[in-house]
Amino acid sequence: MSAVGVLVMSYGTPDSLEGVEAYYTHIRRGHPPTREQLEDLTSRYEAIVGGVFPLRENTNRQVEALQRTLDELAGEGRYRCYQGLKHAAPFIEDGVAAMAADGVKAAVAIVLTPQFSAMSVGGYLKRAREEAERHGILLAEVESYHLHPELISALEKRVKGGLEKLGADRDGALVLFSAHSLPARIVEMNDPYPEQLLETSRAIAEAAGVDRWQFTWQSAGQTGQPWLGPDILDTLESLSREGTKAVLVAPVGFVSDHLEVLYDLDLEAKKRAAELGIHLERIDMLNDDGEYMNALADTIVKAVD
Ligand code: FEC
Repeated sequence: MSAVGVLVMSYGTPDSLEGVEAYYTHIRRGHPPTREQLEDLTSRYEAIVGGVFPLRENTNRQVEALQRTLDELAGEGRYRCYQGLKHAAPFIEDGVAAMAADGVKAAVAIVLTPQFSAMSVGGYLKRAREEAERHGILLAEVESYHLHPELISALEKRVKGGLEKLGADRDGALVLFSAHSLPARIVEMNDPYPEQLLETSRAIAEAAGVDRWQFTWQSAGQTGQPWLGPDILDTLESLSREGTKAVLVAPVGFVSDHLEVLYDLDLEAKKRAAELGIHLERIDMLNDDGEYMNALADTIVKAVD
């Protein structure tokens, strides 16, 4: 019997600074960025850890760790993981084609982000589904796992560890959960994304015994249309006006160290916080954390059953 394929999908990142233009063009659905937009994005990549692309290595490590976890859970050979990226090679379609070439007949698709939105996870799953149909692969789809107990437990530990980083400032500190903004029209579409993010945040706060917390958006695009707000930079200003002196950011819509965390939070938000007299720290990202891998593996096995 052939293995059950596991299509592990993630956002993708360029593999070099020369690759940023093609990557950005893909994100913009084939429309190349202007020179100004390209320079802006390139400079953000250059600003984080010297122009390397941590998301690529982190996704590789996550997929390897998930394979090991599935082997331990279900026995070697039962599941075989394939990587499929949204905006870089190996693309989602490449991952499905690799499964087909290996003779995989049944597979599960899962995305390395816990909450569902038709505009994010929905897009990954649609591409996976269409390619699987082309190859005659039966595909089970995981839409979300945002309340999985092991995910919440892993994040609870990170919030507790993050509060320690605030040292003497932790008394009276506020935990600021965050996620990537999306165009505000998703609200009219009754999209579950905002509610699922609040559910994840609430569950972590309860588990960690945190009373003072809020949710905010980050990393909104510049498209001329309204995006979900408030943005973290505005939230920091409101908090400063209310007298908050210490903030722990917990980006619960992301699972890896990458540009939106290392630039938007660690450089941009931290700078704004410092200007406002706020001590800002961030929780460690999950990356290939054991409990996160267990949450993924358990979700995958249940999707197959
Ligand atoms: O480290 C890296 O190289 C990649 C970091 C990265 C992650 C990520 C995750 C999400 N995005 C989501 C939504 C959008 C929408 C647009 C959009 C645009 C960008 C651009 C870059 C970028 N995103 Fe991203 N996102 C990452 C990086 N994202 C770079 C382009 C320049 C910019 O706007 O800064 C707007 C697209 C459009 O114009 O139509 C919408 C969502 C997530 C979280 C879920 C997931 O991981 O898939 C939602 C990581």
